[in-house]
Amino acid sequence: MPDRREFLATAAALSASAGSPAAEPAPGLVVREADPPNLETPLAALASPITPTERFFVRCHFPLPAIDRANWSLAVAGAVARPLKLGYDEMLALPRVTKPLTFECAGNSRVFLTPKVRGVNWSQGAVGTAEWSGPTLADVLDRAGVAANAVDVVLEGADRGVHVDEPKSPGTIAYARSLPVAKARRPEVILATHMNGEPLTPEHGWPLRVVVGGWYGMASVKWLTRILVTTTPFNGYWQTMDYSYFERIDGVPSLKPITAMGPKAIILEPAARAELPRGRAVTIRGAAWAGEQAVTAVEWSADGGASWAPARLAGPGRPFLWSHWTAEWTPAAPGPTRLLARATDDAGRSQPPTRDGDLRTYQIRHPVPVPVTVRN
Ligand SMILES: Nc1nc2c(c(=O)[nH]1)N[C@H]1C(S)=C(S)[C@@H](COP(=O)(O)O)O[C@H]1N2
Ligand SMILES: [Mo]
Repeated sequence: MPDRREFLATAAALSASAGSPAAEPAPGLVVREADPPNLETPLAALASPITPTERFFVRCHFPLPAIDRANWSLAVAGAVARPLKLGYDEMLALPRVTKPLTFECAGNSRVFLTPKVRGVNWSQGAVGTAEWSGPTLADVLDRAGVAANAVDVVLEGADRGVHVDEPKSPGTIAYARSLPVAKARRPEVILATHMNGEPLTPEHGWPLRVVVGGWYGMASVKWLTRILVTTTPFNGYWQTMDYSYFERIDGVPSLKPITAMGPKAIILEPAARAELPRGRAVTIRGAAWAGEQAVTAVEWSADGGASWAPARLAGPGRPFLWSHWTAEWTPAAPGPTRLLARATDDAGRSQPPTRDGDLRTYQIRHPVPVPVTVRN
């Protein structure tokens, strides 16, 4: 049965994201932090297959870097046969691919963790899908000639700063994240110059960003300036001290960097605290994604998880891309209840019913209940 305090806390958190977006400086987005900008997409804007750029969530660790077109370049260095330096026009001249790719911030849904934790307290809107275009990372790596003994591909952005809270950074550092060589070579990893048909905006990483299909957002490095190929594993700040989780080896916790997204469904409609007339059919709408896997099923519950029924997917699930889904519900019993949804993927994975503490404050995938009231 719903616990009253949890019910109220969930309702407040959900309506915060459904609420009116701030007028300035980010019309259409919910300001979680103004400086640096950390802006969330309102749930209503997640109902379309492609998220409009001006409503795509923004996650920044440091102030936006000042970059000008003439001085920007991308260096490809480290364990490569031919180190490269590519200007913006050279990036635009390379063969290009365009793909819709979904990514979610690894901290999305953090506001639902109890007790409260530090970090941007996102509701459910730190997720989006855009059409990304540019050369593949594989193409640029091939031009440079990756050494046979290469291990990781470090992606470094132009934004930098000091992490003053514990664990402190070793002085000023640039945002950086790595991919294992095998993932870096995959066709779903794009060096994007364009988002939804237009050059990237400053907040989304102009002039060049990585988009790592299937992985949580932290891998999709913005304002890319350097690709460094290493022959030893890269253990940078944002994959050890931050954006990491504990995986148990025979019960012993071992820290691992966060990588691919797991299956997750969110409910977009009805909104939290909605009052629904008894006996009249309502459509429950939502989105679901599963990282490198395809969503094969979404189930929903209108009784707080006691019973589940299959929802209808808008189309066949695909890797790297979210699916939208609907379900028809005719509420029969008056009173408060909780709507839940959960996704399953083609690897047979589903969502954990409760929060797993080994995941620290990331990868929040337990179904979040949407409290509604049925009126007589
Ligand atoms: N250079 C740089 N890249 C970055 C970040 C950053 O702070 N600096 N944030 C990362 C995180 S945590 C996420 S979730 C995504 C967000 O991308 P968006 O702002 O385009 O939505 O960018 C990633 N790439
Ligand atoms: Mo993120």
